[in-house]
Amino acid sequence: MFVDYTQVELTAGNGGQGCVSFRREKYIPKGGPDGGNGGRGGNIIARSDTNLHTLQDIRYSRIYKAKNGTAGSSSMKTGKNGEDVFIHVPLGTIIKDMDTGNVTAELITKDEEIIICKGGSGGRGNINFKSSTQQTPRYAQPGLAGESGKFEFELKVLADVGLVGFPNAGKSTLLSVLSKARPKIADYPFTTLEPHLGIVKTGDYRSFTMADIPGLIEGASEGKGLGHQFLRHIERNRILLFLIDGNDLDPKSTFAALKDELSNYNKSLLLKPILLIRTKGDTLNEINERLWESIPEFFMEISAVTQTGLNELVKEIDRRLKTL
Ligand SMILES: Nc1nc2c(ncn2[C@@H]2O[C@H](COP(=O)(O)OP(=O)(O)OP(=O)(O)O)[C@@H](O)[C@H]2O)c(=O)[nH]1
Ligand SMILES: [Mg+2]
Repeated sequence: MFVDYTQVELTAGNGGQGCVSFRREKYIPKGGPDGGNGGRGGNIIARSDTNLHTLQDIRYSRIYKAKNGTAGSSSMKTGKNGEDVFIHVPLGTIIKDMDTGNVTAELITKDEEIIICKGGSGGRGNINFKSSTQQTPRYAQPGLAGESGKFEFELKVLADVGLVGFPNAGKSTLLSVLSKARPKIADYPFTTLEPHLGIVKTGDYRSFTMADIPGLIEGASEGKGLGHQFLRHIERNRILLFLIDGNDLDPKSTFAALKDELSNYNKSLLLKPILLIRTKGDTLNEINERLWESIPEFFMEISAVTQTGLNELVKEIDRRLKTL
């Protein structure tokens, strides 16, 4: 299952209590203070993991709790720190504090670790409170409470290029011929139910990533069909490839409808570079070129089946990515 949103409750560990204690040795009946500090509470840490591609391991409204630090003890012994709890997340995960709405963390590089809730520090033992006027301090600090809160985890797939189109436009087919990704392909709408990522090699050891997302339909931004759940993934793409079936009788309206869907969701999506591609070139005999020429973003026709135009398309994407 592809999960790209979840809410969790996180509680870091409390610090351990500082200790009140006095040295007692054979010939020193009234020794000085020797109470140690409490240990630190465990942190809750998010860690990016390139083997993960969804948030499904972090179940909805799950509670994560780190252990408390233990109390300090006599002979100046510091308490044990509570163990840190690691939450493994895929690259592209954004973590928000639900009370404030603030972004707490965004994990976009490999093996990144960010403390989401800090464990409370341990209280100081009475050994720290000895002074010239107070030789026998009978107090120590309590440990501090660990941070806690409700957080939402949202995954926005990181890909250079996003494929945008209505169902059946040929998005998954294109990704499958350009990369090793194997999304399901079929002759019916909404074949693709979750985003797929592929790596497209451009030669010279260069490559870019391409994301295939489920098809949009008009009204996707208001929650129709499947597409709206996935519009968030487009936010992170650097270039958008719009795919329209060459058999479409009114590509101009189709293109406008796709753009509407995107801008209804987030206006700034249309500020990204857009390449409009006509798909399924091998099935077309007569095309009303005038319809296409009146769309300035129209770039070229391809056929995934006969592999026509693919090299040129990849080169153009590579060229544009270099300039961004
Ligand atoms: N003849 C021909 N058929 C194609 C081409 N590209 C895709 N198709 C066919 O079009 C149909 C839909 O292709 P998909 O790649 O599944 O379309 P999609 O855009 O991913 O569709 P959804 O996942 O439903 O949004 C399949 O039957 C493909 O075989 C092409 O270049 N030529
Ligand atoms: Mg598909």
